[in-house]
Amino acid sequence: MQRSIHVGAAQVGPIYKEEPREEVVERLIGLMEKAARRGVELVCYPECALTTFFPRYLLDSSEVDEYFERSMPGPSTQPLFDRAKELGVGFHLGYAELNGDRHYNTSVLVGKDGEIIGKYRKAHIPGSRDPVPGRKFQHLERRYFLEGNTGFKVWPAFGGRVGMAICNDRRWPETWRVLGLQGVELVIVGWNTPLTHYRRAYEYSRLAEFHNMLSLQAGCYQNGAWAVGVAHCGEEEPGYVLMGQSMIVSPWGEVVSLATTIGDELIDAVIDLEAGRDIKEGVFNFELYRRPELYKVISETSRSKAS
Ligand code: CDT
Repeated sequence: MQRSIHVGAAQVGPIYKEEPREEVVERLIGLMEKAARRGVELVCYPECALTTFFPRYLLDSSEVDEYFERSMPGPSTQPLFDRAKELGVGFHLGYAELNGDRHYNTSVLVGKDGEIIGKYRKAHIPGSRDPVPGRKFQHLERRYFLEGNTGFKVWPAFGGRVGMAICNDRRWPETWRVLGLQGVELVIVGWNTPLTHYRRAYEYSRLAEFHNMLSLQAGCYQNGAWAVGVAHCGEEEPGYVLMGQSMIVSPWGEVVSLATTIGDELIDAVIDLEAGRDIKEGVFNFELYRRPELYKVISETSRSKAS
């Protein structure tokens, strides 16, 4: 018996530095309305979907909190929650969260009734705390965000088992396996991936899209799960380009829908949450085949034994 759900990835194009939050939320609502017209039940927005991707700047400490949400929903995001409820669609939203004096890179999963089902705080925070000399655009996530403290959870939602990850998390097999071990059926992951993030960008940037696909396709296949991967992308200022390539991936590791632009774009698919069963009961039958006694080093150490 099928357990189908119609999902959408609402890719968000460039958000310019001065763009008011309210205008961004209007764009998000526009994508949601388009999704609802197509019959989408769960709309997924990317990481930090409400502002320009500010970790490229060395901000004055007085400016930082302007990029963060003190509550969710808050004054500028309430219209998104209200419209979702009217339309009867659920959504996933990534945003910069200010909790007291603690800053996190966060996402929430919201039900069709407009209520928050779950919250996730990004575990793997990339980049640096201090500016790297000579870089035109920085990647200062470690300056602006604390490492997330929620862990990787899976929620019963939308008729299945749904988990969240954020951007850099998708590159780590641990993310997928920890979700996989909880029987995840759908992983939602949003990203902001500058195309200049490699240390030797002149040599490796050509592989950025390949690594994006590789990470999602392997994560899905090895855990028998669907993924909705969604980008905040495009040229946010001259020379600063974030990767697009939003996609929906099946538990067999196949890309079933792929964005073709680096602007606001909706892709969608009807997915059967039962489709991962053959993988979960077959080649990756964890109970039968896993050898956790041989994997202890994974949780006991963070660095390579060789280093
Ligand atoms: N947002 C985010 O995590 N971006 C990273 C860029 C590379 S690290 C400098 C990513 O993994 O896509």
